[in-house]
Amino acid sequence: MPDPIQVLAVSKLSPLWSPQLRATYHVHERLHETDAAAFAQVAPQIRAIAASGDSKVPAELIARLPALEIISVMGVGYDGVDALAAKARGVPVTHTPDVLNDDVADLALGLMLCAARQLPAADRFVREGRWPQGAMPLATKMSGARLGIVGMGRIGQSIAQRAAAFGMVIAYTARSAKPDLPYRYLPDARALAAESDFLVLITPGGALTRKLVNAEVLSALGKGAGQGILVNVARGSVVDEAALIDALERGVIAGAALDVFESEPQVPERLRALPQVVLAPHIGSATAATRQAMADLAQGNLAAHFAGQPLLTPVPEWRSR
Ligand code: 8YV
Repeated sequence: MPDPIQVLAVSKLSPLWSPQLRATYHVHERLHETDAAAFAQVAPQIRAIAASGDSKVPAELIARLPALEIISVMGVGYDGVDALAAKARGVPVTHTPDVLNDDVADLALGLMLCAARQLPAADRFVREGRWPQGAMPLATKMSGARLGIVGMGRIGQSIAQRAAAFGMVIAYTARSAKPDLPYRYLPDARALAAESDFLVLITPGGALTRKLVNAEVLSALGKGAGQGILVNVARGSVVDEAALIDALERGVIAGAALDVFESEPQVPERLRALPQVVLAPHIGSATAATRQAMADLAQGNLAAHFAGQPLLTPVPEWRSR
């Protein structure tokens, strides 16, 4: 039998991917971080990288792997992977789009409701025995409100479909208008925020969107009256987190619901102290069914590559060669 293909897993592997990956390949999990000498020995034989949505695969790592043939990301986002450096080396990057659209969109709507109707606070109110002393403060109505979506890709469209069932008035911003969609396009996040009660972020991370939501956008969302709810299911890097904390503390906006943060898994103490903020630990795709589908697709891309078949889901940079 030929020696198994050697794979570097750059992050801790999902328990749903690990067994099938290890059954087929010789996997070195995070060896580049845990044992420099051992990594230097195996680096010339590594033919694939297995990554997750939050993994870092910089150009320097790609340069250290002369036999690298493919980078398979279990996640739709791959902003931590230097896809252009990979492309320059002729190394395709694959990701796992579509299979997680429903889950991320479901979570976005759930977070919107949680922030608007203050569900986590309501739960605490009952548990802590405060109900007998009087009612909770009144909350914000979501049905019929104006929703601004930053990023109108596949997940953005899934969010819009769900929001339409709530009678929400939907507008969006994206790199370009999508004339086939029945939603209003606005040229930038600030203009969109100014006309939104809820601003939901679902745009890719990376250099193009870094700190896209800054103090100015938050002030537009607040409309000078402490209005507006920010929901982030994209990447922490899309928001200027310091500006967000400041806007929340000063009552510039009404609230926020966040699934992603600048330095995960660290969430600033000041953010955790704010009662009008709903927090989740990056769980957009975290259901058993979806994570299994993502693992299977990530494995399927490796299998296709090593069988000489077309890749199932290469990233756009690779498709546009
Ligand atoms: C997870 C994600 O972080 O798909 C993405 O881009 O952010 C998430 O689904 C992750 O990649 C799970 O492995």
